[in-house]
Amino acid sequence: MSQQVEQFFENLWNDYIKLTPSAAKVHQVLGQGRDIINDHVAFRTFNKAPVRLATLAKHFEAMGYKACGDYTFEAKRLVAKHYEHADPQLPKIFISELLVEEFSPELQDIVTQLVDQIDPSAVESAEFLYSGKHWQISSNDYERLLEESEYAAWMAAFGFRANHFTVNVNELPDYESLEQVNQTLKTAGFRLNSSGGEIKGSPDVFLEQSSTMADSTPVRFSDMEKVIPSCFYEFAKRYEIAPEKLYTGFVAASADKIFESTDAKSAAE
Ligand code: OOG
Ligand code: NI
Repeated sequence: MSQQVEQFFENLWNDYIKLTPSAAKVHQVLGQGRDIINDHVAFRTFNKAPVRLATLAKHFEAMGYKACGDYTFEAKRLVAKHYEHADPQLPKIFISELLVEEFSPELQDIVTQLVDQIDPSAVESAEFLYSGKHWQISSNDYERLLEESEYAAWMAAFGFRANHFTVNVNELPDYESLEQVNQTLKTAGFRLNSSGGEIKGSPDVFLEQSSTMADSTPVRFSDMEKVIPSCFYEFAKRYEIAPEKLYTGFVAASADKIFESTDAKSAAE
């Protein structure tokens, strides 16, 4: 792995743990001081120039990543792609984008105003992927987005950064099953996303996933500060599709539920 790529992931992680202090605690609880290997990192965006999925993905392609799977989420009006690298040390990348034109004119107007505030040249640097939000937004507009799309509201509040990292459970010493990982996390006080059950997927689809509910963090809107759900940590256990060959894709039905880990309503308690 080049030093540049290593630095990129280090910066991405440092930005993520600032908003997600529980991620560092997850490492402590599951890794007991040893390194944790990540299965993937996920990003979100809007399908509007200059921040379309395909544009953001160019930074990963420049690092040697290749496009692998395509996913559609009809109810949430999202599409996604995943990218893999030949270096097994590097996490897979999952990028989704909101199909903005499928929402109300009001949502489209708010999102257009946000995206118009981005300096297009900023997108050309890989640092853009952990640069946060490039706009001002009022708490009213945030609430308005939340009514139609939790994803749009999350993007408006947090912008461009890792939405989550994912522990590679296959590489976790001391754990045989995702169930055991979940139990340890719950005992340590973490709240898991239970939408569709704590474990999404099964050995039949070659992938099991679980996730924490997002941490809460204060966000400054143009008119006031609000405490809202930020980012979460995910856990993935992969199964063999052939001898010695683990499944490397994602499962749309499971991913659909993982998206809800930043849901404000369930995070409110
Ligand atoms: C992505 C949700 C899907 C997975 O691993 O299936 C996902 C998101 O919440 O942005 O990460
Ligand atoms: Ni994920």
